[in-house]
Amino acid sequence: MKVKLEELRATAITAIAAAKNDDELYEIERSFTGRKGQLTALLKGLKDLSNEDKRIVGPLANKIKDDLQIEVGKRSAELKKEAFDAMSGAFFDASLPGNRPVVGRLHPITKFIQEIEDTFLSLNFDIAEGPEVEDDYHNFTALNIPEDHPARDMQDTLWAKNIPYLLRTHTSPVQIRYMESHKPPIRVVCPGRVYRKDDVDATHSPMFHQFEGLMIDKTTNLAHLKGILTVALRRLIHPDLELRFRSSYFPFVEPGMEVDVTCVMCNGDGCHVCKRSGWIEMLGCGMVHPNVMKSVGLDPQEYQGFAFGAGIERLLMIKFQINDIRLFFENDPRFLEQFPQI
Ligand code: 2U9
Repeated sequence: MKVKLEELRATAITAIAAAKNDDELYEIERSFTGRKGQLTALLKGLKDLSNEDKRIVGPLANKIKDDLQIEVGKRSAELKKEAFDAMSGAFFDASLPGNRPVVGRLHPITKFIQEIEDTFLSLNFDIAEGPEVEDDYHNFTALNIPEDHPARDMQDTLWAKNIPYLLRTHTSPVQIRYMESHKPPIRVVCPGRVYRKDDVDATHSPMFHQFEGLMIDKTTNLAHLKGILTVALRRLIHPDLELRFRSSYFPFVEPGMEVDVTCVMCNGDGCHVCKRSGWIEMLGCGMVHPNVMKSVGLDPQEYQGFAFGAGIERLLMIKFQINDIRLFFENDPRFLEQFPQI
């Protein structure tokens, strides 16, 4: 048995040294040390040996198995070196292009926020950010939504337990803080995350993104609002958009309006996307309420201005005909890869 094992070791070592590539090498390894290999077959005879012989042959068989694995490792390293040496020979073309690495891309929401910022910077607006955890004053009271105001019910709020803080329901508190620290003329846009106590479905998410804008000076008026929104939406959504202003109500503006745009699908002719009306509701806006001016120490007799707000996911869903808001948060590459980059 001992002799047979030593013979097997010698045959295996010769075969390993002769292997011409990794496939061949691992096939040889399997044929000797694998479950159906020659070494295993030989060891089946172990049971017929005396206990004394078993004590010698058993460890020897294990040693041979280990040695053969070491030989395989050595031969594999040799083969790699041979392949490398062959490549650095005459036929190695250093000018061939390498494998293109897979690069990441910006999330469509991040990308759109950058486009919003570029657009409004070019219109001489500032960009501001603020805390997502807010107090009642900046999220509601300063925006003409006092404690007992029914408008508080319009925005289902996520409140912190035991402390007087909440997750902001809109980015408007950022503009309040901006007005507290800047004098008019004010031109600012505030993009960011907002939170509502909503159940998730195809059009609702408890966290989504908004951008809001604010412009205040002595004579800022609805014509300025219309001009700025027309330029911005044509650049952000589609160059041929027409805008339509409809009267509406938000406590922080008076008058309040909603803006519809001509349907991006049918260009106003009427289709299933716009429910055959030719128009799609895109954002809310209005002239800043005198009470909001007063809460940041501005005299509404001296200053006036406009504000607007829009949901970013909603805008992107309209722009790219996306039918489910959840797609933005699942991060499936098959969805993300469809957006144009940089
Ligand atoms: C200040 C004063 C006024 C911001 C405004 C809207 C109208 C509006 C909604 C659009 C869809 C929120 O995401 S949404 O649910 N917003 O309709 N937002 S006016 O008015 C302000 C903001 C700040 C100091």
